Amino acid sequence: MSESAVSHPLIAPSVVRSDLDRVIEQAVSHLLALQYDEGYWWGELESNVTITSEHLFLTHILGVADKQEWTKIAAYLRERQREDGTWAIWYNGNGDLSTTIEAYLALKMAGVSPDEPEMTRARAFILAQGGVEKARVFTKIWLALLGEWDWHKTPMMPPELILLPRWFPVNIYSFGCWARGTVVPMTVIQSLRPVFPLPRWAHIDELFISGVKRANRSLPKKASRWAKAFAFADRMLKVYDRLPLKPFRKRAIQAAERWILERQEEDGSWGGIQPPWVYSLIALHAIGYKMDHPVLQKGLAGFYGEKGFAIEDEGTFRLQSCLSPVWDAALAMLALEDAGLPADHPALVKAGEWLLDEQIFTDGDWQVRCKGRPGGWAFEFANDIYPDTDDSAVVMIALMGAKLPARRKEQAFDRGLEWLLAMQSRGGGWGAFDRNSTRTLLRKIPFADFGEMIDPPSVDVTAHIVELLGKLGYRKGFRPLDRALCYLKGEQEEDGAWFGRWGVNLTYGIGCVLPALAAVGEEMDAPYVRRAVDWLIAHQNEDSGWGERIEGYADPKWRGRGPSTASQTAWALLGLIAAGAVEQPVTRRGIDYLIRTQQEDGGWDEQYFTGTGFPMDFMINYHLYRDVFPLMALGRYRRALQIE
Ligand code: R04
Repeated sequence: MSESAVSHPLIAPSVVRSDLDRVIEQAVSHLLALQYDEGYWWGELESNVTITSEHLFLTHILGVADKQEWTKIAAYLRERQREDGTWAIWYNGNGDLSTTIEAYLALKMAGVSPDEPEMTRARAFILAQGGVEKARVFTKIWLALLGEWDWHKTPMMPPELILLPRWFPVNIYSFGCWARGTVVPMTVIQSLRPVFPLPRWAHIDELFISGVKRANRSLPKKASRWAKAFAFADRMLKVYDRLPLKPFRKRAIQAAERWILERQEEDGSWGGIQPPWVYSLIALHAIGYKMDHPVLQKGLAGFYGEKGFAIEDEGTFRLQSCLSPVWDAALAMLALEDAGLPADHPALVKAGEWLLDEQIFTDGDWQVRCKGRPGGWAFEFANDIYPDTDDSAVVMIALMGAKLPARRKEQAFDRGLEWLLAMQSRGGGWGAFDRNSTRTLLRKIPFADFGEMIDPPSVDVTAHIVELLGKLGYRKGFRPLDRALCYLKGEQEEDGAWFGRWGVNLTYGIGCVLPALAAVGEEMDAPYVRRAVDWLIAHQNEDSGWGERIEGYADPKWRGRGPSTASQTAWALLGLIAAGAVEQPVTRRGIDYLIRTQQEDGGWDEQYFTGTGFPMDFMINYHLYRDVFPLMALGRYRRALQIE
């Protein structure tokens, strides 16, 4: 093999075969060293400081504040604050008003003096942006809980919503599962309006531009017809809310309470994500549950410990919004398989066995919109009620490369595939957690300013499932696959790119779609495929990597442009390699970028966020992406060269 640099003159001069082998070997060792004893991989899921600030608020509300923890939270928040006094939603992003308000208040509650220069700078930014009055709805809700905002001046979501039958055009199951899990407890909180006041010295009157008394607390005025209709509905709901007799209120709150209790997961969380979790705890507390109640005990305990959401070190404490062990394990397996690890390698076998045990055979919320038997995988350690199609597809692709007991594997695939096929949406695509979650009207309700409210089909998720189908041997003529391909073609954008919903952004979309098309035997020189390849070629950076700023989601000026990162470079390469562009200079240079930027330890560095929770509103830095995707690209590149 060592002569191959000679026998493949085309890869010289920029990629030398021995360099490629060495870089892959180091990346493999690095990744193997990161595997947990139980078989999974688990990188930090970094998001923004609201998650940790809100944890401090939560412990105040529940009366379980811990002095040392708060000190460490304050240290973390100060570490994350930028020169200009602000906090952002992603690395190197603009200061964000709501995020900065929440961090400022958390610091103040933790005892940081408002006279300190960091606080002064944060305050100047907040006031320049219009102060608390301009914050997002969720920030105002937290402030209302803490006595710093008026409960009546938050958009109303009545608990009676839960009583609407499932056939009704809008009901709680019209929301994406994350919004549903948030909305249900929130309606309880909003109707009980509990306040857990702060000590005088922690009040934030200084964050109102013309004083607390003269604050403009009205909802933001939007011109659209829908916005006006919803503003009217909000006023009506508030009139109803003030009636002394609300015939359905008691029943609604009881139904919500039951709904919440039925959905606590094994690890104490709700939905495996922070927002539904904290609002469920607060709702139960507001109903009258005491801290010694087992549900609250378990709910609080879930944040801590070995598999908890909190990360605590010597001096700091921070919280993750979500945990990614299933996703990370599947991606790490794929990377190792692409690097050439044999199917019976102990690391792959162990990871495969762990993933087999994670398959979910119990009922979930998705059943409201989908008649099918369970059989999917979720993203987290515990989130059995909300398996997702994306994890399910990628897990199965990863399992294909591991030697596992044949019968067990076959059964897992039968049920996994059955579930995926049942979850296909009307238009041929797949949403992540639900089928046909396309009620776009819900994006317009005044409450909905924290991010996406629905879970419509997306290109990246659909592509992963198409790739799985292809690898299982399905080809055109298989009806679900034909519908999916039709969906993907229909989603291609004017300039040849595909939109990445759960990764930033067009590079992720294309990097998912092209390998999927190749897997089902699509003609890779078809014009529409070429257009995507041309897009990748046109968007390679000077340094021969690829990168996209998150701003590109909203601003055409940044579309497909930004500083190179390891994972985005890898996504572009996965697309190019799948399209057969293995020997083209564009690919060679991209591979060279990865070779050049590998770190001492065999991994890559990535400060920029390349993961998406909700485009622009909630962004993620998956700490394992920097290591797994480059290895996948390098491994597939090497294999493609060997085949030629
Ligand atoms: C990468 C694809 C796998 N899968 C997506 C899973 C992403 C896991 O990370 C998150 C998921 C989340 N959901 N909702 C939120 C969230 C955060 C994550 C969420 C965030 C803020 C608010 C409400 C909800 F980190 Br406010 C599903 C397809």
